[in-house]
Amino acid sequence: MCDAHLRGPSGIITSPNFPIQYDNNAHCVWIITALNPAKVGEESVNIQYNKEGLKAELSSGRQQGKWMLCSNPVHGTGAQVIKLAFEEFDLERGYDTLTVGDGGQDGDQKTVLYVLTGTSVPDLIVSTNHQMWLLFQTDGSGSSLGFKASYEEIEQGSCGDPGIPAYGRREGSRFRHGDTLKFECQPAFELVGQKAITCQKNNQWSAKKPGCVCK
Ligand SMILES: [Ca+2]
Repeated sequence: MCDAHLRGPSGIITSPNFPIQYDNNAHCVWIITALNPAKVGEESVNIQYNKEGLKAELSSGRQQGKWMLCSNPVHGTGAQVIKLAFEEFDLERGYDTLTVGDGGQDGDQKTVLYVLTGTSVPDLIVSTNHQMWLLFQTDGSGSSLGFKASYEEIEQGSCGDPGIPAYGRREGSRFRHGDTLKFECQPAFELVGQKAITCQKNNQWSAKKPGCVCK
């Protein structure tokens, strides 16, 4: 399970050996690609084609029709992005990390979304295009249980369903850009975190889903 190209629409990723301790000096890469990236893919192909078309147009004066036709690609419709939700997370803090990035170029610092370590279960992570990469790196000593996450394709423009806190309830059931969810807890429980979260344009919620703890 170390180094894999994964396809949608959904699946599970775990650290090696999970739920038994992972190895020292691990270096694992996963690249998740939406099952039906064609709609997104066509768009990027078109853009590439545009550049070539433009070059051709500039050099030969031809291809103008194609350039005009392709210069207005449809954005967003039907495009799928990758949502990653963690179920378990336990890495040696500061020494062993899971880096999550956008796109298919693993390790590319420009595309890093989060560098995760420690024991708190991270919030949902949503890519901004049809691919997401994960890089799991551990140092030479000290091991923990690792992580388990599920991934799923969701429609572009959505932050994904963050769930409902245990002993709580949620108002709102739309997860698209600009949508807000409100949370409250059952009597005898106290809300910890934000009462309201909004889906932002980068596909991430403005804050973690709150929790409900016994007063
Ligand atoms: Ca370690």
